[in-house]
Amino acid sequence: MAIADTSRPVVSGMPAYEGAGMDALRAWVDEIAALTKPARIHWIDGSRAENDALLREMVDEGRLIKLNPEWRPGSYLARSNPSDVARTEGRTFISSVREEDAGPTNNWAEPTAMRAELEGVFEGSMRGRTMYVVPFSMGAVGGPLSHIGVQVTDSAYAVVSINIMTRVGSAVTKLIAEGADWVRTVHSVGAPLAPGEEDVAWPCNDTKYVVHFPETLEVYSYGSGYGGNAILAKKCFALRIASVIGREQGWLAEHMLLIRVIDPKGKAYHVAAAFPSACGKTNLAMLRPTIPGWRVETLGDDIAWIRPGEDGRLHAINPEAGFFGVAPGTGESTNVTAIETLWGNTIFTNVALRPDGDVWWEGLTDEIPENLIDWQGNPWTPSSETPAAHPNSRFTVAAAQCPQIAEDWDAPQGVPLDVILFGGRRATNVPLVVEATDWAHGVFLGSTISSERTAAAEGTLGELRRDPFAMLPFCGYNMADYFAHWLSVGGKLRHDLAPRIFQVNWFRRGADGRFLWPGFGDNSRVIDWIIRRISGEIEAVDSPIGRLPHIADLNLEGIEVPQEDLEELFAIDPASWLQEADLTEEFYATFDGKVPAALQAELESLRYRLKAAQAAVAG
Ligand code: GTP
Ligand code: SPV
Ligand code: MN
Repeated sequence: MAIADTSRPVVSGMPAYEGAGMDALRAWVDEIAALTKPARIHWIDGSRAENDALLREMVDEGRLIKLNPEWRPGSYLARSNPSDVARTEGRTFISSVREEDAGPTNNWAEPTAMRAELEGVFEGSMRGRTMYVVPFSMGAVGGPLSHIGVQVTDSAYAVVSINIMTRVGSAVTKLIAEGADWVRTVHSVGAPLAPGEEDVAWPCNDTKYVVHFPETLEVYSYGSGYGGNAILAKKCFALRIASVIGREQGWLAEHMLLIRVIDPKGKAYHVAAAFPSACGKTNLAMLRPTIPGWRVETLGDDIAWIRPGEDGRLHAINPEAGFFGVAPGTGESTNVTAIETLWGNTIFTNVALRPDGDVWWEGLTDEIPENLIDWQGNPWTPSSETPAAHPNSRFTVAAAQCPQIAEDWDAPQGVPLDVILFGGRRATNVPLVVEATDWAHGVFLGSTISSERTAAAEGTLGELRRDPFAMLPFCGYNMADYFAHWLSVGGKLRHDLAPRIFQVNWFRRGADGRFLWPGFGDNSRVIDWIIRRISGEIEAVDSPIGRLPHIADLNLEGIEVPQEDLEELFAIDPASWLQEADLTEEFYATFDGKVPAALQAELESLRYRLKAAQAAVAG
């Protein structure tokens, strides 16, 4: 034991750059290693050969199952520990100096105490394992809207995932050596190995921490190997930390997909959309319009960084390089683009395994295979009572593999935004589409989004909760300040060039429980209406909650949506909406008077319009 404790880790792959930046990086790596005590330190260079070697090693060690290359070349299945299947919001902390800067929607932890606690937790946590040093860039390396970071991790699964999801490599280390700012992220699965102890396929710990220090731009994650808990470049950096940087620098880090929509005349528009986790971003990002003449090009499916330009418009990039998408519900009939993207070179996590060595999940095919191995490794048949794939099972695949990816999807300067959508999963009340009357009203709509909970995070499925801007779990600072920041960014735009804001809801249900709207490719019909609205081709109908379509303006050619369903999709019940307004007031009240006056005024004028509508009906 004494020998293992005092021996220095074996180091490999360290790049030979010189300079103060490199010294600082090395010192930080040494400091984390001195705390976590790994057996080895390996600096990742991002090369294909290195990644292949890691994958091979993981297969040999039983951490990954190699899929049959005849069906799924270069692809693997990972099965997590059944207790480690989603983000753990209850264990996610914003450790800002002042509690007020975390705000009521985040778990706050006092930084000095939290640092002391983390020291205890990370002490020796990588014993017997390799600590990988992974330099990554969010956005094109060196791009004007890009930011870089380094993740140290004792999870090889995290490394191969980060290799897909970000731009990893020595070019980033070189920028650091030259003095670029970078974000420090530390990840341990929290499962040290005693000498000779046999490892498990998915090491993790029942105790979990996902801690952000916004003032010093650091992330510490412990105990989980899954998704946003482990790929720290994603939610921890590109949303929680980046939202803090963006507030300071005058830009926005958002939980949004990004697409280019091309109308039948060949004119291109750029649309960003914020929907909560597992509420349709990847699907809309890969939209195949069912109406003739329209095309969609994919730019991003989960995160957008958005900055006001000197031209008075907003410009957006997708800082990621891959998709970490929900598997269940993804099939030929719903998202054929995703199916084509997943032809190979994909890491699947917690999906089912077919006897022929390919994968399966609920919704992949209409017919259900007779015999499968479920996500936990147990035999499964259609009569089994549990799903074959975990509801939050995922695929990890390079964006470049998407057949409709925009040619310039990784252009460093991004694309100008024309439209912003806010949405959620709402069985009632919220219409298929409603247009904001102006920027402040749009920010109000974003701030009031609520949505039924999904399997993307731990919690009660289906429970309605507030998820403003789809950022409830991802805003790194006080959400009321975030609302104010959105208002202030709007103020920097040229009035006629600011994106137009709409709220959408693909998930409204009839009394019998079925979805009223076909969704998926048919969502192009809503996009078509939105584009014709912003080009000034059609009128809308004023309602108390915003502007609604004339139903006759919706292109419904080729689909059968019963007239009653259409009416229900757009029905606004003033009484229910007055209740929504009461809930918004309660939500706003949790911010102790910090919600901007402009949004309080929006709420009051909404109430006024609803009461007027109620009085008109009452006659
Ligand atoms: P995260 O990756 O967790 O942020 O999720 P996401 O917002 O990208 O959601 P995604 O597109 O993966 O969709 C999640 C689930 O919603 C899948 O099961 C989809 O099949 C389903 N879904 C997506 N779009 C629609 C739609 O238009 N209608 C219906 N009914 N379901 C949809
Ligand atoms: C989400 O939950 O919004 C995701 C998956 O995109 S994760 O990366 O785990 O956050
Ligand atoms: Mn997401």
